[in-house]
Amino acid sequence: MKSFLNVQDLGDLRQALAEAQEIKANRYKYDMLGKNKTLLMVFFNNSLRTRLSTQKAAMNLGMNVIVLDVNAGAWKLETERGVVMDGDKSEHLLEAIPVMGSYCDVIGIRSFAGLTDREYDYAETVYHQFEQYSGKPVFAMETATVHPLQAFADLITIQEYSPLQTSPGGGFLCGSHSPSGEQEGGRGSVPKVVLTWAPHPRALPQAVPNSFAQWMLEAGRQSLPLGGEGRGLGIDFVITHPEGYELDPAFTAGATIEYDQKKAFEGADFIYAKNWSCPGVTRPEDYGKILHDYHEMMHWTVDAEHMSWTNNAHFMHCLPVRRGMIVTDDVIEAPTSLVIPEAANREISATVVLKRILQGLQNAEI
Ligand code: AN0
Ligand code: CP
Repeated sequence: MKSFLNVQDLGDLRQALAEAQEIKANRYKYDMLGKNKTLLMVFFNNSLRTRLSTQKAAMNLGMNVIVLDVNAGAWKLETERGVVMDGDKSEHLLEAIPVMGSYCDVIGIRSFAGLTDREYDYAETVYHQFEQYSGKPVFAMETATVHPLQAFADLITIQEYSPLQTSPGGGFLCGSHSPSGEQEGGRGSVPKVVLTWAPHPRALPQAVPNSFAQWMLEAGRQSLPLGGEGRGLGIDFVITHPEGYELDPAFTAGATIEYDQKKAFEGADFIYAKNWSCPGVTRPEDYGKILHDYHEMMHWTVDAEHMSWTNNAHFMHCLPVRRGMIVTDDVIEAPTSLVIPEAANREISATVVLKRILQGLQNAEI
């Protein structure tokens, strides 16, 4: 694997989840694979989990690790071409990238959306420049539009905590409700996973919800026999948000969009909360903006009443989370909350991805 941005880069998810469980059983199994190989992690934005879990993953594989915080000690980097650099940026990314590439074997990139130029963000301009000019395999640690290490960890977590019931056709279902329409006591034949928008005081990127939708829908398409012999993991995947926050269909095509949050929550087995700013799909002029004063949107905060509409759902969030905005204390602290095992699985997803990249390098050397 030379690049990790989208779910398709991992190929067969059944295989990827098996590798995740293999790593979970023994996270040092491949501790020689990364010997004398150096990972460079480049951060244009803050991080706690990605920084720690990806470094830990690299150490599990025997790699050396260098971390560069671009905004804390490096020269300020210009990312756009064609500008006269007479401002505060001392170096251009197009020189910095090949230089960084000369000191390492693999590069991880965190570079959030600027949220001002949709075309620039959705073209993944910065990530593709690293791909093109570093000469090394690269992977996303949340780029402008995606956060695949998070979505992979979320999929691992859902697999681990799924009610895992065989779907009527024995298959892996996705999209709207199960074909037979069964909802016995709120529990359908397949787990219902709901991605819900929640309020936040700052404009946040769409990367996390984009990837979560992309991975859930692909998991559906691949008919994964998760949970053992003869069992299927179906996903009834629903997205709920106020009007105007429609995500890019490149990520969500095939999902059920339900504007009524209560209806969306009914019978849910997993509630995945996240804030995102306007994706500029139905309202291009509002790309990257917060559409309403958050004080008016507090009824979207996931609280105990919201959770009472569900099938005793697990609560998920990628973290960092603002309590009292996205979720209340009691919901995030409840035994059904998965935020800590979800974050712990970031080490597992990163180990699998780095292992794949290192195996690719090894094969290229043979
Ligand atoms: C970032 C985001 O929403 O994309 C990172 C989440 C992993 N969150 C914040 O900036 C608070
Ligand atoms: N979930 C996540 O990526 O967290 P950090 O921003 O702390 O890395």
